[in-house]
Order: sequence, then structure tokens, then C-alpha cells
Amino acid sequence: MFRYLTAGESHGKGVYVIIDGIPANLNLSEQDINYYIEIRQKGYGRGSRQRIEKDKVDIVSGVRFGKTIGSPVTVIVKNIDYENWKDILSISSTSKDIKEFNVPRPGHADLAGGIKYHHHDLRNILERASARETVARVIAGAIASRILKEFNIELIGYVIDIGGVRTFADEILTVEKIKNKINELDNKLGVDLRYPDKQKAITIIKKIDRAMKYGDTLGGIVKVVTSRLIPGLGDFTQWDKKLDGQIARALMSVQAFKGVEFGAGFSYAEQYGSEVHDEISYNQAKGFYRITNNAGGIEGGMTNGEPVVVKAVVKPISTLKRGLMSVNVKTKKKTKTTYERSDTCAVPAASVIAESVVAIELLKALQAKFGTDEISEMKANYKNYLQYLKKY
Ligand code: EPS
Repeated sequence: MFRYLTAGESHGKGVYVIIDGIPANLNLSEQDINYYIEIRQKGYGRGSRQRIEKDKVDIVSGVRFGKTIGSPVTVIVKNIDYENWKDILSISSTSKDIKEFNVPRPGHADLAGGIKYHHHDLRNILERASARETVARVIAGAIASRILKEFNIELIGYVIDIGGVRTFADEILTVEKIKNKINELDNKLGVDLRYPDKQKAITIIKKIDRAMKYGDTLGGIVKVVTSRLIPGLGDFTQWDKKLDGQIARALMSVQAFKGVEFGAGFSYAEQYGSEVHDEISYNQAKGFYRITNNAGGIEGGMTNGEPVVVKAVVKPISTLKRGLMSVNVKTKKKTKTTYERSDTCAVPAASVIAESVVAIELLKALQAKFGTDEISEMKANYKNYLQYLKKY
């Protein structure tokens, strides 16, 4: 089954990912992956680091003559900025001239990580806690999406809120329509927002500009929507096999993500059961289906046939130009946080990361049902299930 480990410091030599459990005989190219990691780099409100990095992947194992061979796939991305950090992040030499990072940023891993690992130079924490690591997750997600495509499973991660400017213009739209809408709007406005509402997009741009001007940052809400899925992915029989639990965990593990909701989510609390449960219909062409999708496509930890719909909230970036009050971990003196550079808003990038981690969890559920070793074998098993569904 698909599993992966990531490594690399934000300003170290590169980002690395080893992925196990990719079926053999899948066509896989570096372009398939670069497509996603280029999108991850974009987004209105990103900082100057993204002008330095031009992320490009290098597949170094597990692929031969354009096809996976069943062994672990290793992918690396070089950090171009490493040239400027060679001394600070040197593997061997130590220099007295290196300035330590001793003032933890509220909202970041700095303080808890420093205490936990006995470090007072908090660079040892922030380098790995950095969202630069998400390059690796998007690589894994791109490969997962590549496999899902073989089963006609599509998904899209996009933005529905930045700084409280919330759109509902995407509701009831299919993956393809959402994709068209966000691409069309980004082209029209000449920005990368991945947001489907023109009027409100202009308000968001102004809000990000204002945050930038005042040395502040902004968060938002991202949403991932899939195409209609087969029922029965995931499992109700054991707590850790529940697909919604797996997706929620994957999303919550992304840097800066603070909450997740499926379908109607927290608004379930405000309504009667008669208002929210998705009543069941049947016709021969479609099989069982629902008119509404308040469940977000998952009931009892399993897909119910409708699209999976999940949202996640991303907190504002915790590195603020204007600074926040903190305490120096060496001197114990009260002081403002220091600033070198950072993003003002990374919500559009977060939406691609969300899409990636959801793709990985969906693929794992697909593999649990249809196998892992070889792509045509998985497809044959899948086809068999589709035939069974017609008869059920
Ligand atoms: C990050 C801080 C910024 C971001 C970085 C995540 O980097 P720097 O400290 O080099 O300016 O740009 O994100 C990326 C490098 C990336 O590729 O997404 C942080 O502290 O989390």
C-alpha cells in the first residue's frame, strides 16, 4: 500500500521523498509531477523565496523506461536557495559567526520544538517544521492522482475563503466546472488565487495587499472536491480504517491547518435530522444516488457514491514582518520576533497541498480494495466491482 517518508530542511540541499507501494507498469513522467509542484509554488501573496526556487523534480528510483517497476520511487527537488545557506546549514563545519535563532514565533513550532529536542538555536526546529516540506507531499500526491486518473477519479483543491471573504459560488459544481472557473478567473485577473468568485477575488487581492503593507498575514479555507466515486472505499469495521478519519488526519498534518469538516460539517449542529440527511434514490443508469450531499460523500467511514467534499482551515502564516511579542529562549528577556522574509498568504498553495493529501488517502482506500502490486491487475479488480455494482 502507498506510504511515504519525507526528508529535507527548508534551506538545506533539497526536499526528498521515498514512496513505497506504487503499482508496477504505471506510466509516470517527471512532467506529471512538475505540473503540480509548479502550481504549489504560485499564489498571490507568496514571498520572495518562491522567486528564488524553481522547483523541478528528479526521479531517482523506481521508474524505468517511463514506467514504474514496483520498487520504491524516490524523488528529489533541489533547493536553489541552499547556495545562500551553505554555511548556516553546513553538515560538518561549525562557525562562531553563525547567528542563532533564539526568539520563537507565536504560532510556529519553534518553542515547543526547541524544548522537546533540547535546542536553543531554534533554526534546528524551524528548518524542518517549515512548509517547504509540502513539496514532498505534493510529489506524493501527484503520483497518487496519476494512479487515480487510471480509474477516472478526478479531484480539485481550491480556495473558498481568504481573510473571511467567503464564496459559495462553487457549491454544486463538478470538478471540471470548478477547474474551468478558477483557471478562467486567474487568467482574467492575472493572479493565482484558485478562487471561483470574481467580485470577491478583487476584495481578497486588496486584503492581501493591505496585509502586506502592514507586515501582517492572512489565512483562509481550502476545499477539496472529487468526482463521483464508487461506494465502499474506506471501512466501517475498525476505527483506523475509516476514510474520513484518514483524510482528516492527513489534512490536519499539513503545516498551519487547524480544522477540517466534511460536507455540511459544523452546520449539522444547527439543523434537524430531517433537514440534513441525504435521502436515497435509485435509477438503473446511476444506481443508488442522493439528491443532496450534506455527508460530503462519506457515511460510516466509507464513500457512499457521491463526491467527497472536505474543507480545511489554514491559519495565517506565523512569521509577521510587524512582529509579535515573544521571549528570547537564551536570555529569557521579553522581545519582539525578528523578521527576514516570509509569505503574506499561502492559502492558494495550501489548496494544492490539500488536494495532494486527499488524493493519497483515496488511493490508499482504493488499494485496500483492489490491490497494490500491478496497475492492470488493480484495474481488472475495479472493473469486476463496477459490474457487481450494476447487479446489486
Ligand atoms: C516558510 C517560510 C518561507 C516560505 C516557506 C515556508 O521560507 P523562507 O523562510 O525561506 O522565506 O517561503 O515555504 C517554502 C519555501 C515553500 O517552498 O513553500 C515557513 O517558515 O514555513
